[in-house]
This record gives sequence, structure tokens and C-alpha cells, in this order.
Amino acid sequence: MPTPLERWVDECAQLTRPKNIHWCDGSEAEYQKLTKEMLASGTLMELNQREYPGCYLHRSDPSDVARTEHLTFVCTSKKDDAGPNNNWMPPAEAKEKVGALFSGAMKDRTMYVVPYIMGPTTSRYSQVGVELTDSPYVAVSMRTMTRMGKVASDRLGSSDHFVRGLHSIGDLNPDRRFILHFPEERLLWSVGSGYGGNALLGKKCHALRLGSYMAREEGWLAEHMLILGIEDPSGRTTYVAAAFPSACGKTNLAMLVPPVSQKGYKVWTVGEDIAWMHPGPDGRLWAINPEAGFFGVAPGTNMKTNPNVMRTIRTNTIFTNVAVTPHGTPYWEGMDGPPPHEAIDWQGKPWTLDSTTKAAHPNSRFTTPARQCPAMSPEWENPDGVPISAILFGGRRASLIPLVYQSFNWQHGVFLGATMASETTAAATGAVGVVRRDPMAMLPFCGYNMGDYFAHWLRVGKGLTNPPQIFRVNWFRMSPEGKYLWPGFGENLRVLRWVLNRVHGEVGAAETPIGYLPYFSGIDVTGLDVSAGTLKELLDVDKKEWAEAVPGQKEYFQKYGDRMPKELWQECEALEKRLQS
Ligand code: OXD
Ligand code: MN
Repeated sequence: MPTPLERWVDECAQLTRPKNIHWCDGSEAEYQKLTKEMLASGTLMELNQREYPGCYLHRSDPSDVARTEHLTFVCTSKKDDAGPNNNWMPPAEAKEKVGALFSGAMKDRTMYVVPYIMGPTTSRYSQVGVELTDSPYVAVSMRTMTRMGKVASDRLGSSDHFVRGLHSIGDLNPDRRFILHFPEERLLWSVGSGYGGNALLGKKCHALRLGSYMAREEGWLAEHMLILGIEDPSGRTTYVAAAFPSACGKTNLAMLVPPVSQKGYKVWTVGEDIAWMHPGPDGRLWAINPEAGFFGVAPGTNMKTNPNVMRTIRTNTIFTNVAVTPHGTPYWEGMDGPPPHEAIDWQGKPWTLDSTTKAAHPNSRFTTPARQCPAMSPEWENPDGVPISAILFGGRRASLIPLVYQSFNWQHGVFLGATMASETTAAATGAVGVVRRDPMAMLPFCGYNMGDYFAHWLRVGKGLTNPPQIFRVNWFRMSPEGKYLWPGFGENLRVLRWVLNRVHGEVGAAETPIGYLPYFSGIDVTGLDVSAGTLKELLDVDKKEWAEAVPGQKEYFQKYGDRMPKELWQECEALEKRLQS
């Protein structure tokens, strides 16, 4: 009797007609073999193996360099269940339309059967998925990003309980590119892209879009959040989860290195992009990182902004769309040291210092194993996860939002997350630098109606006897002259210290209309080039500006009609009232 997996592989092979089928075991030998084949075909290029052993370069099609949100669909039976936050197609229509693109798509290609686990191998919170792909680049990247191969097929056995993901790079034409989610069937279909979040289906498609849908059904949270532990000088470690929109410094924050001034503190990385959080028997929220690797943004990464990741990516890393120096080493804008005089740019064209174009694509990436990161927490693969004491919501905002503030309670905290907005970045196609609403940094990743998502957050909070405290942060506030007011990076630890002090009830705070703000003495700025005046600007709450912002928030909530929980409307009104008094 064929297993459910064998039956489904057979069905997909009937549709896509691959020349061969390769069942991935996830072994080192298999990785080496696939790498060798990709070097021969030009899919990968060798980087300087003395300086970057086991590291390769991949160049994607120039039309395929970021997640494509406008081609991403949630196909629920009812349109309202996908919500105004998602593109929607009826499932039958989606299958017909995109089925035609899959038909014969793997002719002359190998289909790789990629079983994977999201989450630590033995955790009860982990999930098995299987991606069928015609891209060996995807297969090897999945080995880095997940627990891939035999370990996953062993866990699956003959069970029918797994997320099914069918992926073909198709012909890479954006007119024939679709990333489809069928949450009611735990099914993913992606065609026409070989890039990151579009193609490595375990990450955004499974762990976030389907994950969030399943989390609502089952009473937990799948979030676009890093997880870190902060060990203080007394040896106490406190765990924090933090949501930031794409390319807002999440990876850097997750691996923060305390500056010398912050002696005795240590930051431990548990995850840098996604958190699965379950209510525990003790009334706390427990988080696991479903991933096993980092798919991080390269530009701007250097020994100052993130020394830990710079060390991580020196071996066994695939770089995508970075530039290469004549020495065969990777290069991107913002790397350490002077830029090279000449290089080969991300499209394989000659580049010189005088060029007006970027050498690396602004969304160029590294795919690297988490276990190589020197800051990984000893708890990062704990099957029970880590207990979360604080949740941060952050965005990139030049004005309005203070450096940090705390919600009055869980419901108000959900309101802070729901009203998040941020300036857009290069992580998705579209204009960069435009302020867009991005509730909880989940706008591109929530696999169902966001009104229902807010209601789910409220419900989860009600079930926690010891919920995390909720904060908003903004490292990006600017002076009227356009200068960043806060130094950011490692110095963000000073803000995290206030968060810890609040969580442990060790410091007071000023009650303002928007939430609890630090007293000036609450943020340690010793030794920083941050004057008392600057700190005042960073923590300023301009009641008039805030009052002007509320109608925009209400207008956004209106989009969700009767799916919008009344509690969040009450929060709007309560905020308005506090601003008037
Ligand atoms: C990512 C993203 O790749 O958020 O993590 O775009
Ligand atoms: Mn992300």
C-alpha cells in the first residue's frame, strides 16, 4: 500500500511530468552531489574556498529578486476568510488556472522530494512538511533552513499529517508567477519564482501563512518575530520576542553584541525571523523557532552591525545576488572596509567604484545554518521552547513613535501591534520608503482575515495567567534635519534593559495617553552621544500629532468591517479620550 506521501508525489508527478524523482535524505553526501551538479550547470558559482569554505554564489533571474506580494494568494472557500489583507482566488479557479502552469512544468527536470520539519526535531510543537520542487537550489537551501531529509521522513512515517508544497520555477516569467495557499487543505502551490520566501516553502508560506491559520484553529500564535534571551549580570535570562517588518534589523537585534559599556550582559539568539508561541501549562507563552537557518539581508551587514552573523556566514553559506570581488569573495554595500575598486555585480556585469548602480542587489541574501552562529542560545532547540516575558512591536518610523513605550495591558498591547506602520523596504517588490500599515509585521504573512487575527490575539491573551508584557519600539526616529536620534544596533540593549526592568517590576514609568513611557533616568545613556535634549525628543509624545494619527488608524480598522473586534475600537476611543484630557 503506498503511503499518503507516495500517493501525493505520484499525483504531482502525473501533473508535472518530471524526468526523474529524487527523494532527499538530507545527507552531507547528497548536499555535495547537488552542489557539484549546480556548479557544473552554472546555478552556483564557487567563492574563494580558502576564505569562504563551502560558500557559493547564486544569481537569480533579474525579474525574480524579492517576494512578490501582489502574486501571493490565499485561496479559502470564502473570500471573507482570506480578508482584505490577502489577495484571494476561489480554490477551484486557482487550481484550474495554476494547474495549467504546472502541467508538464518539470519535463526534462528532476523533481526533488524534500521532507522537512519546522521546529526542533522532537518538539511536540514542530510540524512536518514536504516540498516537491524542480530547483536543486531550493532543495539545498531547504537543508540549511529546516531539518530536512531522513529525520523528517522518519517523523512522518506513513502519516497523512503533513503540509504539502508543490513548487516549480516554471519559466520565471512574472506573468506566470503565483504563490498560492490553500489553508483548508494545508496545501501550497508556488510557480514561476526561485526566490526566497516565494520558493523556500517552509518559511513564509508554511511557518507563517499556513502556520497562522493553523494557530488560530489550535489556540497558539505563529508570528513574524525574532526570539532572544538577555542574560543580565546576575545570570538571569529573560526571553523576548519581537516583530519588525522585513529588513528593519531583526537579524541584527536577534544577535546583538553588548557594547563594552554594557558589561555583564549577554544576548542569546533563539530565532531571527519566525516564532511559534504556545500557551504553556504554567500560563506563560512558550516560543520555538521553527527554522534551522537564516535567510538574511546582506547589504548593511558588517562587523559593527552584526559581528555574529558575519562569523556565521564564513562557511557553508549560499549567497544570492551579492557582488563578487576579483579575489572571489562576496561583496555588498555597507560591508566592512573600503569598497573594492572593481567587482562583478549581482547580475554578473563588471562594476567599478564609479558605477552609479549598486554592486549587490538591495535585497541580496545569505542562506546560512543557525548552528554556526556564535550567539545561538543553548536553549534554541529545546523542544519545550523558551518562556516569553516581553513582546516588542517595532517599525521604521521617522516621527511620532517614541523610542520605547509599554502597553497598559494585553488588550492595549494588541492595539499597539494592530496599529503598527512602517516605511517599506526592498524585501518585497514595490516602492521603498513609503509608510504602510503593517499590523504586527504580519500584513504580508497572515494567512487569514486580519480582523479574525486580532480577535485571536485577544483570545490567546485571555487564556494566559502570566502573559508577556507588550512594548512598542522605534530605533528610527529622526530629527527635523533628517538625522537618526538613536545610535541603534548594540546600543539598543539599553532600551531592552528598560524592558527587562519593567518586566521584573524594577523601575517606574510615566503614564501618558499612549502608554507607559520611561522616565529620562530610565534609559541609561552614559557614554553615548545622546544629549538630554535628544533623549527628550526620542521620548516625546506630541498629543496634537497623535490626535491627528488616530483617524488614519480608525480608517484602517474599518477595512475589516464586522470582523474587527470591538475591543480594538474601544481602544481607539479610549486613546482619543486620553489625548483630549
Ligand atoms: C524575510 C522577509 O525574508 O521578511 O524574512 O522578507
Ligand atoms: Mn521576515
